Amino acid sequence: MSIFMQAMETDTEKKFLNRNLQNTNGFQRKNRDYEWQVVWRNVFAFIYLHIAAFYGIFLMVTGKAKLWTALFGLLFALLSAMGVTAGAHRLWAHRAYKAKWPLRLFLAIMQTMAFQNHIYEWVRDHRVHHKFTETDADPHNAKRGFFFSHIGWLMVRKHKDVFEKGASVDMSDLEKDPIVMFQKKTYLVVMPLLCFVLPAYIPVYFWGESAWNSWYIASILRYTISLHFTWLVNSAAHIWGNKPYDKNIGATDNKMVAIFAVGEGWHNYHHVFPWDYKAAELGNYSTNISTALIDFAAKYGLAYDLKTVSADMIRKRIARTGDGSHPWSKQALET
Ligand code: ST9
Ligand code: ZN
Ligand code: ZN
Repeated sequence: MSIFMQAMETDTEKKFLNRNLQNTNGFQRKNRDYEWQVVWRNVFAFIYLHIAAFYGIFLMVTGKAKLWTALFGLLFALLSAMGVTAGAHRLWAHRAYKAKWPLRLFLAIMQTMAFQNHIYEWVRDHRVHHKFTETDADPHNAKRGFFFSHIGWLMVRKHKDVFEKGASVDMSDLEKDPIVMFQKKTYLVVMPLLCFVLPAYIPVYFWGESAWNSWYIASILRYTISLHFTWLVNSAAHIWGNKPYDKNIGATDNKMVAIFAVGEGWHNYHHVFPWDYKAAELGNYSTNISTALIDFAAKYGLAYDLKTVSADMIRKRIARTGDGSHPWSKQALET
């Protein structure tokens, strides 16, 4: 249950909804579930975020805030992004490498700073996205358009296929991870402190920024931009770009998204080889600082069993299903 909905829905309401789903026949369910049920609380929250983020930009460009506040916002965004990419995504959702507890703790704290739901919920949605990509069971099904896959999916109730088919996804590995389960239990208290209060407090305390400047820039603007950069992976990288590895799937390789989403825009590759800890074919740090962090942690033994894909396997896949945009395509076809 998401943080916004948790406050809204009682157990009784939930049971009533479940019973209704079980009692209705498939055809009726299908029709009913296509009706969008807007969650106004989330809509208003996103409207506030965007108005306040624009005000944060105004404060920055008019020189009313200190430069350090903006730089701190950037650093905070990068750190929290690591919690999402190296943590929730590559470690917990895909098990692309293993991590000792200090690294898992660090990544869980960073992921909490990012407020993209707790790790358990994030991973469940993401595993469901991979298993049922671009179907009604995909929480951010890109076939429902850019707006839905970008932000709209967080403003409506999920399609019933997400619950029904999503139930088949195994989450037992996360249930065995005490750090993940502790974060889940304490999320409603710790997340607001780490995502909003802490970044608003630091600039005030350390370089005398005003509390409002700090709030609008380091908390709200930083958070809103991070969300959009993340959402581009679900929207843009399922719409625009090349398909060097598999032309038959919706996911694309998109360099702009890779830069904005710190290495997660090589999405055609990632959907074909989701177990690769680089989430990309190349270990190029400039468009993939998440890989740099994992490699750095591996050097000190904190990350281990890093999984990747052999060049031969990639080459064969390019030749078999690629769209011809990979430099190896021609060569692979000739041999
Ligand atoms: C956010 C997430 O932004 C972004 C994810 C992006 C992923 C991108 C991946 C790409 C790689 C990473 C790139 C990173 C780049 C970083 C760069 C940064 C610079 N399976 O959800 P509920 C069941 S979050 C199975 O409430 P509703 C389950 O029983 C933004 N079952 O559904 C659940 O109960 P519980 C901030 C599932 O009522 C129950 O249904 N957060 C599944 O339809 C109810 O679940 C928000 O805005 C499933 N997949 O509500 C929160 N899902 O949990 C917004 C559900 O108790 N969310 N169930 O087990 C909400 O308010 C609601 O979820 C809702 C749907 C209104 C959207
Ligand atoms: Zn993934
Ligand atoms: Zn995807």
